[in-house]
Amino acid sequence: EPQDASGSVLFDPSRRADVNLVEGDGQIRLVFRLRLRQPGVTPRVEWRQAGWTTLSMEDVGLLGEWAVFQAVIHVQDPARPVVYRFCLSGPEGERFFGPAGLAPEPEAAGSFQLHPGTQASFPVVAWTRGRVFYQVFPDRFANGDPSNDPPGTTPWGGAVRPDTGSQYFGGDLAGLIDRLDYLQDLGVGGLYLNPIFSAGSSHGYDTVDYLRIDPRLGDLDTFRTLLDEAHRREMRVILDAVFNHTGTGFWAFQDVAERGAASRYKDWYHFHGFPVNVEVPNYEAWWNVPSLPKLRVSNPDVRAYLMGVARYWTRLGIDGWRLDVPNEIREPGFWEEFRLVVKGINPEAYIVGEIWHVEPEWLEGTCFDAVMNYPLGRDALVPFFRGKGGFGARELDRAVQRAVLAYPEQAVTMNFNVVGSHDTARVLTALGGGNLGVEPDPGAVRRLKALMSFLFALPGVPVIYYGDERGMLGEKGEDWDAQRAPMPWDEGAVRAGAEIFDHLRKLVRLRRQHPALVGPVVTRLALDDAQGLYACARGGGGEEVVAVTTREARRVHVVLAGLTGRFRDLVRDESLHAGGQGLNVELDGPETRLIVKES
Ligand code: ARE
Ligand code: CA
Repeated sequence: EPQDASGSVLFDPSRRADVNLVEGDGQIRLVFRLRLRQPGVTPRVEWRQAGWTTLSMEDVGLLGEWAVFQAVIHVQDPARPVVYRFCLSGPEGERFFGPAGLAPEPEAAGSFQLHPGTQASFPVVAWTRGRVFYQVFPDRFANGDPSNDPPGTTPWGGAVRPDTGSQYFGGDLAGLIDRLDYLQDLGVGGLYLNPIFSAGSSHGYDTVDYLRIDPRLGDLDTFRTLLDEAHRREMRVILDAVFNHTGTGFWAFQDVAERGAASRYKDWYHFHGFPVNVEVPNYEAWWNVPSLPKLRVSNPDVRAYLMGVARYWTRLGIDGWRLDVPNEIREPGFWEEFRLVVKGINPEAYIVGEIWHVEPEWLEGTCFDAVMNYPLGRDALVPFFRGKGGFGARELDRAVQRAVLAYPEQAVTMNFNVVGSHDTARVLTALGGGNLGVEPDPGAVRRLKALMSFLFALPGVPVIYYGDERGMLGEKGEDWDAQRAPMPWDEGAVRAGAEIFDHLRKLVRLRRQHPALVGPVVTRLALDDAQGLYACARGGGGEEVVAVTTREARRVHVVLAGLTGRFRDLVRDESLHAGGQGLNVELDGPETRLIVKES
């Protein structure tokens, strides 16, 4: 990344997280972020479209070891370039930062130029605002049609074997349709479905036919009904796009398996030789799993085929895509093209990439709208609330700031905030709740409620993995299959289930009603490692909400200085008044309080 030779300034004009053009409310804002690693330095931005203007930059937090400073300018005339540079004043006096680096004179530093018209437009998909997603693993959610159950289907509630692929529980789209009222009651506004196209296994990641619903799940009519019924309930539906690899049952692979080198599809994969051998694979496969042969996406025919798949389902009326292992498709321009194809049909489609680490290059407005935000949910909130491994309030604070500052604000608001998924430990098990078959530990239930309240107070789209709302636990073991048990539908299967459900239902509604919970800015108010306590302010839509959380299993309290007036706790539904010292907040930990300013 471009930085000053002294290693104290970091700014990359080609990175959207550093220079972000935000359109909305009839105006265009340019958000500059400069990263500094030198205490006592105050930066300003100097810019001009007409005459030079100087603007101070605000310290907005830490990104790793870098302090991030931000300034926002309003662009009057998008047709004219914006010329800018930074001015740093510190112990060494005034220095200027531009394309030539740091210099004592502005002329020597030079100026950056941005043509507002040339940066890709990156609008927030409006319907994601205030929504909560729900992830469904179709074979394990609900069985609405026993007639399509594959032979050997395990009875609902039976044990999950450690090779998910070959084990079926009979869940299907009809079952999901039956349960839409249940999901509506919970309040979710979006469904993410694990693969539903015809495949060779119950998880569906080994696609056999991209243009057909897997018969064990239903057919095109069932899927159309699902879409209609979901849309009627104000729920959007996104599907899993598995484009890196197919199953060995896919027709192109089958053709090569039959004809070998004579097949016209021999260049659809990466074969090392012929005939095809699936026992000892002589082709590239996802993580060397023989059942997942890797497609050769650099082949224009393959590429065109996959774009056709995207087109087909997007035209059919789905609301977006979750992309499987998109980082493993490295062909330049592939995801850019995918975005154009999908958004060309439905500009409001929501595109979520399965990226596990903080990698802002995917969220520049040219590829995805969001990523599966494991770094925030699973890698920060879970260890914080679990209270182990030296992950304290300070680490939580760092992770929250990173989630906000690593990405442009559009992506921050749309990010897909998972605390667990079909690929990770169940959140309640990770919090010490125990393994499937027992009543979850009550302390872990409290930690889960506190965690969820806090998640729902952060920017991004909160995601509930099916069953988490009923206190579902994972099977023993950290492997992927352990988190895919069939949904326990009978009331009372988990006694704490009702309490968790009610809590989440309340949170889902709060997020819809309070725009302050949705905006991209998080301002830290308090951090106390000894009390495992963290507080931040959230604001937007003319509203201010304070989130205060502790993971400690005891009473703790904090005085939030500078707050005056009357407040209301949205979770407990009680009033609070600020005194002369500020707002005194008591917590019955582990707990998260969400407090809105009333006057
Ligand atoms: C099956 C068995 C497993 C067995 C595996 C290998 O179920 O028990 O270990 O085979 O033999 C799908 C199914 C899996 C199935 C797999 C292969 O869901 O059940 O496993 O196909 O048949 C990495 C990838 C990430 C990937 C995860 C799982 O980067 O993209 O691993 N996630 C997607 C899907 C999966 C899916 C596939 C990919 C394949 O969501 O469900 O698997 O299409 C770190 C790393 C991550 C890594 C993560 C987890 O944090 O940074 O890169 O993710 O750990 O390992
Ligand atoms: Ca069925």
